[in-house]
Amino acid sequence: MSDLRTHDVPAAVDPDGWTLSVTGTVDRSLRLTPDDLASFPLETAADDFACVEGWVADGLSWRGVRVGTVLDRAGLTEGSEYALVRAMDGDYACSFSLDRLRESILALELDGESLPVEHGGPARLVPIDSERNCWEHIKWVSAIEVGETPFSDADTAKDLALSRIE
Ligand SMILES: Nc1nc2c(c(=O)[nH]1)N[C@H]1C(S)=C(S)[C@@H](COP(=O)(O)O)O[C@H]1N2
Ligand SMILES: [Mo]
Repeated sequence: MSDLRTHDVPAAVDPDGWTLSVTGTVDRSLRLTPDDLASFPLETAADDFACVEGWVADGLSWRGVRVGTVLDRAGLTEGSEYALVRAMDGDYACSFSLDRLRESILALELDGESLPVEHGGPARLVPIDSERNCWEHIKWVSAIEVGETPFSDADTAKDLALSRIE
């Protein structure tokens, strides 16, 4: 198994009955089950993971769905430029430009196994571009809200992650 850190799973995380909703400035809102997501084309991304707290997990292999494929299923309306990715643990959320988010993987597997709940299962956002930050690896992704302007007010992930550094 990987050397990702194991943190407590927040009480609000309930993977049973999990769905992913895609809403906002899209042609059709989606509500996807795990089986729906697994029916998209899957791809594998190998990556090292580095947390700003100062630890690294080398050589992880993520497998999942390219977020752009999911967004295309919903149909982006003209002017859509940003999205807020929400998680099951309360206010944890991160705003992305759609250019970055489209290239990210919504990982369903880690190192050949179903993604364990302690590492964000059923689905974890895995940005793979050179600007990626640890707090953008959203565990327990439950919703993607698309819009025309950045979701600055709801973007809590960076502050929450930095507040954990001692
Ligand atoms: N939903 C959610 N995702 C999250 C976090 C969080 O608190 N909530 N913490 C982030 C940070 S700062 C890190 S370093 C990684 C840790 O991943 P791990 O628990 O699998 O080691 O999860 C990221 N994703
Ligand atoms: Mo982190």
